[in-house]
Amino acid sequence: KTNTQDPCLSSPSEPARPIAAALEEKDFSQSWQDHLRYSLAKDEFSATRIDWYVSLALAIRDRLVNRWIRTQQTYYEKDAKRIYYLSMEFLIGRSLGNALINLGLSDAAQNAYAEITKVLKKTKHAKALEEFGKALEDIEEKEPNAALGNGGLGRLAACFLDSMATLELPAYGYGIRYDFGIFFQKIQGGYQVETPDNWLRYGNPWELARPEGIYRVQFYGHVHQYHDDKGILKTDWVETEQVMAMAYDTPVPGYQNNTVNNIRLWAAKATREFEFGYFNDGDYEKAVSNKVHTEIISKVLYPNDSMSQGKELRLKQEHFFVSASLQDIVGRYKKTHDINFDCFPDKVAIQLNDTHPAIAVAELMRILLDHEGLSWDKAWSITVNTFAYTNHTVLPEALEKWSVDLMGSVLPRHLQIIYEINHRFLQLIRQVFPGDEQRVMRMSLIEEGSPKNVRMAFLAIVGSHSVNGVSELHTEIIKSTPSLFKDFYELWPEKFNAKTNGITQRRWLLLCNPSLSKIISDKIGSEWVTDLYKLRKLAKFADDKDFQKLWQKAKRESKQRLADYIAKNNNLKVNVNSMFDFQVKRIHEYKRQLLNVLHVIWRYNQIKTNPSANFAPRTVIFAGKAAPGYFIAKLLIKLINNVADVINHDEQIGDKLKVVFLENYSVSLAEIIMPASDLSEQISTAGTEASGTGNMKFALNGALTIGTLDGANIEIMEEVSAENMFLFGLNAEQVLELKNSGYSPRKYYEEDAALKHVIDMIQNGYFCSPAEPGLFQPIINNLLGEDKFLLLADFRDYLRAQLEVDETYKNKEAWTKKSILNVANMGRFSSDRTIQEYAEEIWSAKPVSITFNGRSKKSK
Ligand code: T68
Repeated sequence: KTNTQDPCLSSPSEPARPIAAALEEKDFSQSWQDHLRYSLAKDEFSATRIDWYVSLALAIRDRLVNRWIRTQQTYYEKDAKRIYYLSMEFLIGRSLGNALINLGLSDAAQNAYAEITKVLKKTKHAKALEEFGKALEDIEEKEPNAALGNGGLGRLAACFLDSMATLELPAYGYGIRYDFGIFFQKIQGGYQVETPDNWLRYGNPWELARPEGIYRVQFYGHVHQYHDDKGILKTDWVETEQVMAMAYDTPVPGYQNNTVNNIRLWAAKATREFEFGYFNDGDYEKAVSNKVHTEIISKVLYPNDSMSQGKELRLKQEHFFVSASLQDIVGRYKKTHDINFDCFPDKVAIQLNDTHPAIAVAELMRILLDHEGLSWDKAWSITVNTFAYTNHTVLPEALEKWSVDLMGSVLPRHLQIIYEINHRFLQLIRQVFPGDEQRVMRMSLIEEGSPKNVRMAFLAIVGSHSVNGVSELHTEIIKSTPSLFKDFYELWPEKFNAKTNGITQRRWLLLCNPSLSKIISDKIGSEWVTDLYKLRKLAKFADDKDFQKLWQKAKRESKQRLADYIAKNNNLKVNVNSMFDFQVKRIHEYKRQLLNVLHVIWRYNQIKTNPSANFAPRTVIFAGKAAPGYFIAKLLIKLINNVADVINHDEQIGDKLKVVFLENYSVSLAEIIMPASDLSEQISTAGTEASGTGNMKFALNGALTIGTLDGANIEIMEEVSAENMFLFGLNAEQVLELKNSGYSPRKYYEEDAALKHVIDMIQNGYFCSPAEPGLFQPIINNLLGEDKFLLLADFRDYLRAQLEVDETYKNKEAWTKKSILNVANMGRFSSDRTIQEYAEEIWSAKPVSITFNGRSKKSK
C-alpha cells in the first residue's frame, strides 16, 4: 500500500521467488570434502592444513549465500532506509568461528571433523592425519586475521557490523581492501621489528570479487566552469588522473537470524585494464607501470593510530574509498527513486567513522551539484541531513588537517566546494555572533597560517546533523574544550550527543570464552547472547560457593591455555596461580604503559629488599604495537623487555613476579588473553582516552579493573560500583587544574624516595647492557622534563591501588565475588545497546526481518 502522506514510502515490489533449500540440507561433512576436491582439487593425502581450512570456510560460506542474497533482496523490496558505515578501518579478525556460531553450525562442524578424522585414520596415512590436526581449533588457527585496522576504532567498526546484523538493521560497511593489514610485530633483542602482513597470500574464501561493481575515481586535473547553451553555469572536473575502484564483498551474518549484511571493500585497479585497446596502442611498458602506480592506493593500511602525517597517499586513499562508496550509494538510491533526491535523507544514513572519510561531505555535494544538477541549497540540506560524524580522539596531533595546497592539487573541485561551504558558514557565524571576528577565525574550516590547512573535523561537523563522542566524559570534553569543539557546541548544542562504545558479546564472551559462557548459560540461560542485561541474573550467585568454584575453574582453564602459549612463544614458564595482570593496547604515552613499568620496578625492589613481604604472586603481561615512526613508544617496548629480562632471571624473585611482553597483539590473540585475565590495567591520564573498549572486554571476562576515571571506565564504575574496582589518580578536572597551576614532575621525584630510586635505576643503566648505559635517557628526559601525561603525579595513588589489589587477590572468595559482579553488571557495554542508540537517535532506522524459505528469525 502506498502511503499518500509520506512520499518517501514507496510501495514494495513483488516478493522474490522462494529459494531452494537443497544446499542447506546437504550433509556438512560431505560439503567440506567436496570443496576440498572440487574447489581446491586436492585429495585427503595432498591436502595441507590450509586446504582444510579453506574448504571448510567455503562449506560455511555456501550456507550464508542464500540468506545473503535474500537479505539484499528484502532491503530492496521494502525500500528500507539503509545505514552506511564509512570507515578506513575494519579490524575483523577471524570469521570462521563467528560464522559457525551465528549460523548455529558449531555442532555440525565438530561432527564433521570427527567423521573425517575417522576416515583419515582408516587410511593409516600419518601425514594426512597430521595435516588434519587433533582438533577443529587446529584448523581454525590457520585462518589469517583480517587486520585492516590499528586498534579500537577499527575493532569498534567490526563490533558494530556484528550488532547491526544481529539487530536486523539494513546496514553496509564500506572501506578499503588493503593488500597489507597492520604490520606483524616481531620482538628482536627486545625491539619491535615490523614485517608485512600479506594476509591475502592464500586467497580469502570469505570475500567475493565483483568485477562488474567498478567505479571511476578521479584525482588532480582542474576545474572548468562555463555557461551551457541555456545559460546555466556548469562545472566540469577535467584532465584528471583516474583510478578504478573494484568491489569485494564479505558477508556479515547476524546471530541466528536470517540477516546477512554486507561489507564492501574497494581495491584500486588501473583504468587502463578496463579501457579497451589501451594495450594495443603500442606503449605496453607505460601501460604496466601506470598499473603499478595507481594500484598503490589500496596497498597498505597506515599504521598510525594517533598521528595525522598529512601524506598525499593517505588523502588519496580517503577520497578513493569515499568516492566509490558514494557512487555506489547514490546509484542504489536511484534504482528506486530515480532522480528525485528529496527522499535521500529518509532512505540513506551515512556515519563517518572519525574524520578519515570526512571528504565525503564535499564529494556528495559535488555529485549532487555537478552530476545531478541540484541547487546549492537543496544539495546542502540533503548532505547535512544524511551525514553524522563520530569523533574518537582529543589528541591534537590526531586531528586531521590537509594543507590547502595539497588538497587543491589532488582534489581541486573539492577544495572549491569547501571554500563555498566555509563562506556560507562564516556568514552564519557573523549573523549569530555579530562583531566576534575572533570566533570567525577560530571556527573557519580554513586554518590561516603557512601552510593554510583544511580542518577536517570542522568540515565533518558543519556537514553533519549529528556529532557524537564515544563516552559520556569524552563527549563533555569535546563540547567544553576551546581547542576542540566548544565554539561549535555553542552554535549547535542540539547536534552533539554521547554514544558510549560497546563490544559484541558474541565474539568477546560466547566465542572466545566457551568455558565461562557455559557455566553462565547453565545458570541463567542463554538470553544474554542477544540481551546482555540478562547477565544481571548472575548477581544473586556472586556469593554462592559452588558457583564460585565453577567460576574459578573456568578462569583457571583459560589461564592454563595462555600459560601454554607463553611457554611456547616466550620460552617462559609462568605460574597459573599467580595473578594475571594485563595491559594490552596500542603503545602510547597517554595510555601510560610506563606508569605500569614504574610500578613493576617498585614491586621488584620491594621483593628484593624484603623477600618475606606478603605480595600476591603476579604475572604482569603487556602486548601492543607501536606506530613504526613513534620513537618513544618503541623505546618503551625495549624497556619493558629489558625489565622483563632482569626480573625473570632473578632467582630471588621466583614466582612472585614475572613480566611478559607478548608479541604481535591481534584480535585472535586478544581472544586468548581476555578469558585468562585477572586484572585489567586501564590507566590512561584522565581526559585522554576517549572511551576504551579493551576495558569492557576484560570486565566481561571476569577481570577486575585497576583504572583512572577516564573514558568509559567511569561508566563501568557506574555499573559495577567503585567497590568492585580499583580506582586511583586525578580526575579529568584535577588534571586540568594541575596543568594550569604549573606542574612540576621534579617535585614528586625529589620528594618520593622509592619513586626516585625506580627512576634512577632506569637512568643509571640497571636495565641496560653495559654497552649502552644511556639507552633509556629519552624516557627519563620526558618524565623529569614535561611529564605531559602526569605519571609522577599519579604514581603514589597507583601504588596504593595496587596494594589493594594484592590484598583482595589473597582473599579468593572476595575476589571471585567481585569478578562475578563485574560480569553481572556489564549489560550496558554490549555494542547492541550502542547500535540501538545510533539507530534510534541518529539514523532513524528500523529493523527489517528477513524471511527465508517461509521462516523468519530461525536458522538451521
Ligand atoms: C580509539 N581511537 C580511541 N584511533 O583511542 C579509544 N586514529 O579510546 C576508543 O575506544 C576507540 O577509538 C573507539 O572509539 C583509535 O583507535 C585509531 O585507530 C586511529 C587510526 C587512524 C588515525 C587515527
